[in-house]
Amino acid sequence: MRAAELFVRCLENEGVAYIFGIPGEENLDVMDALLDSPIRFITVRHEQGAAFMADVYGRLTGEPGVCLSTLGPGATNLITGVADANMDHAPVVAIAGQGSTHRLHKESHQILDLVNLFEPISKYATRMREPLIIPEVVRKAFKVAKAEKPGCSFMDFPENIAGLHIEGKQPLKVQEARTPRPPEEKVVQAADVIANATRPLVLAGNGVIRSRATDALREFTSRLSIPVATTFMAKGSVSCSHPMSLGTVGLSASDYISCGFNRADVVICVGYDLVEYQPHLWHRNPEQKIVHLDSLPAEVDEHYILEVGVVGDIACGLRDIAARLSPREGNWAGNLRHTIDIENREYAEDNGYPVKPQKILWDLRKALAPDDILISDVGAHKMWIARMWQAQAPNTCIISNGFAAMGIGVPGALAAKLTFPERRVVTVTGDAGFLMNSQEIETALRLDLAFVILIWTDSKYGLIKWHQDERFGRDSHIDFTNPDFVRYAESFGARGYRMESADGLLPTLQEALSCGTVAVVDCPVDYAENMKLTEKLGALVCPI
Ligand SMILES: Cc1ncc(C[n+]2csc(CCOP(=O)(O)OP(=O)(O)O)c2C)c(N)n1
Repeated sequence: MRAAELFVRCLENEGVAYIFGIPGEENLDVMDALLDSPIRFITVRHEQGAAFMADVYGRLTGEPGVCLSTLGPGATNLITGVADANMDHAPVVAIAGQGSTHRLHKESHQILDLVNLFEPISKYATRMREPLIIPEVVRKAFKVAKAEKPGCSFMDFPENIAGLHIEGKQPLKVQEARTPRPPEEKVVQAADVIANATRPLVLAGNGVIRSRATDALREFTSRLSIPVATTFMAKGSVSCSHPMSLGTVGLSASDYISCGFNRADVVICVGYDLVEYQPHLWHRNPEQKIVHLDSLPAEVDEHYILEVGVVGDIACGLRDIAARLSPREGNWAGNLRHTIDIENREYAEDNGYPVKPQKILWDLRKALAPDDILISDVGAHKMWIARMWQAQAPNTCIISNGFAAMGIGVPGALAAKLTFPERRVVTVTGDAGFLMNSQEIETALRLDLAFVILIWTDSKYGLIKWHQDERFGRDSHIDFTNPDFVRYAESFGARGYRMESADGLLPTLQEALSCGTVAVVDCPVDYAENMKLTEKLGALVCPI
């Protein structure tokens, strides 16, 4: 068979269902071999969209999402989405075509050293130097991408190698490594520290969702009555309606939840990735003890010095520690939870226009079922979502917070709907982030996928304005104008809605969610609330 056919057989062997990408001249053999494969190739409109789709597919399923481009400019277009996946610890395998090995050593049309280019943004980057190594390279790429902490594997495939003939090789058996149970000695030490704590607090990170430890975390927190704050990317790891949930932490400014961290004597970090929320922002008192429970040893950080580190399977660790402790009742942070609950409801009936961020999120929550999926883009809207979105189940609110790349929203929603056709999907995006990858509306319509794109329109780079206002009291170079989003949506063949009042939002969202196609909702947002929030948080009085 051709090397390209062996390559595709190896991808099938890894359980690949979709490849997101754009064909090019240097991957003709792979594209042709895919015609005889059950793998579905999703032809997109920008390689960045393909990489974001693979990224969100990887986060939602735990299985590597696969994206493909040609060499040179196709591959450089993949970079932002690949870097996003790598820093957010989403498993992704990125494949690029490459020029023939006969011309890689010299200046030659579209040739770039892609392995070197992808090395800093992947866990494994390599070249398919000859057909014999295809089964090993593909197996290794998937194994490395999926292993904790997941990330990206990259391979380029020179065109002359893909066209060679190869006999006697087949895909390698897929073997999954299991994270071992944490050592008993560390479990005992952690249980001792928690038993002697008066105000313990859990900081749950995305590792809890990745390692499917959410049931174990809920049992842990319920049995021991320990309040839980989640990072942005761990939203839903404990339902917001759980009595011990304190919501989400991660704004660099002090928030209500910071009072919880300030008062806690022990913080139990579970599946916590430091990239999301730097320790110096919450660990201010050196007397406060840190218990680290994760699949890997802790990253080095001068503000993250451990009392005890429990390394191993997170669910086993939580259950083993809980089993050594007597059940407890009460909630030392009960007042804090109450304050946060009141704040969440404050603007439920607000009819101001443009619509307040809090009201938009309230109505969107009403319009969606607990299992439906919200994909956030990056901007001020992300901060509001992180702070206030009431996630009830894991993997129902996808936020990029490691690399935090604008433009993930539309391709991310497409990938979510493709993966879970029975669930409703909404992306909330800024007007700037929307136009970064709005071309994928065409891809979605071609695939007959239905989801809602809810644009918070302010004709500004809103988050940057927020920071400029905080720092300098004036803004700089953040204004732009928008196309008519309704007519823009309609020009693709999608539905378009423009909000003219706050009370029309809920019915419009309900209609958009049931219209059976892609719907773009242009919702003017009242970002005066951004600085009001800053001022409120600056004057915050701790409710505990
Ligand atoms: C690709 C990329 N470019 C730039 C940034 C820096 N950045 C973060 S948020 C933001 C503004 C986003 O504006 P918009 O999409 O309109 O959302 P808003 O903040 O108004 O809600 C910028 C420029 C980024 N995170 N990613």
